[in-house]
Amino acid sequence: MNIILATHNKNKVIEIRNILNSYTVLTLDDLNDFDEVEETGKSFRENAFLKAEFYHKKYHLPVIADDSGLTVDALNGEPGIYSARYSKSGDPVENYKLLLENMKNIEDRRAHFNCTICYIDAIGSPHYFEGEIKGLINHDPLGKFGFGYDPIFYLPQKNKTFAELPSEEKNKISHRAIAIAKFIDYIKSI
Ligand code: ITT
Repeated sequence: MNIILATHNKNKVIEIRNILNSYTVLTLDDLNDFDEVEETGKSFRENAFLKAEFYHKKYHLPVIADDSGLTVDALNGEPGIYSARYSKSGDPVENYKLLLENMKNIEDRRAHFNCTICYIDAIGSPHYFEGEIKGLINHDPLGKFGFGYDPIFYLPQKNKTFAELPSEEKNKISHRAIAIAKFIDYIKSI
C-alpha cells in the first residue's frame, strides 16, 4: 500500500520510516511537493487533520500526517502546538534556549511530548492515533542525537535526555513510536 507521509520535517521522515519499516511511504520529497499547509488548528488533532486532508485532496491516496510538540506543565502547556515556532526564528536551538530561559526559576520541570497521527484512508475517512511520553525539562542541553527539543527532554527512567539516546532506542519508546504502533495495529486489523 502506498501512503503519503505529509511532513516537510526531515527528522520526522527518518523516524517514521524507521518505525514503519515494512510499509511503503511516499515522502513529499519523493513527490517533489513543496506546498506548505498553514497550521491554523487549535489542537494537535486539528493540525494533523489539516495536513493530511490537504495532501489527500491533492493526490487521492491514503495519507499520514504527524502533529507533535512539547507541553510543559509549569508554562500552562506551552509551547504545545506552537513548538515548531516558539522562538521568533523558529530555529530548533533558539526554541529550546527560549524554553530554558522561560523555565529559569521554575522548579516544577514536568513536561510531555505528544504526537497525533492523522491517517486519511483511501475513501477519505480520518483516523487518529496518539502517543505521549512524560519527562522533565533538563537545566542544560545534552546529547547529539534526535532533533528539536530532544537535548532538553530528560527521561528519568533512562537517566538520559532524548538526544543522548541513539535513534533505535528513542524509536522504541517515543511519543511518535507509540502513535505509529497504534496506527500499525489498526492497519493490520482491517
Ligand atoms: P510538519 O508540520 O511538516 O510535519 P513541523 O516540524 O512543522 O513539520 P509540527 O508542526 O508537528 O511539525 O511541530 C513539531 C515540533 O515539535 C517540531 O518541530 C519540534 O520542535 C517538536 N517536536 C516534535 N516531536 C519531537 C521529537 O520527537 N523530538 C524533539 N522535538 C520534537
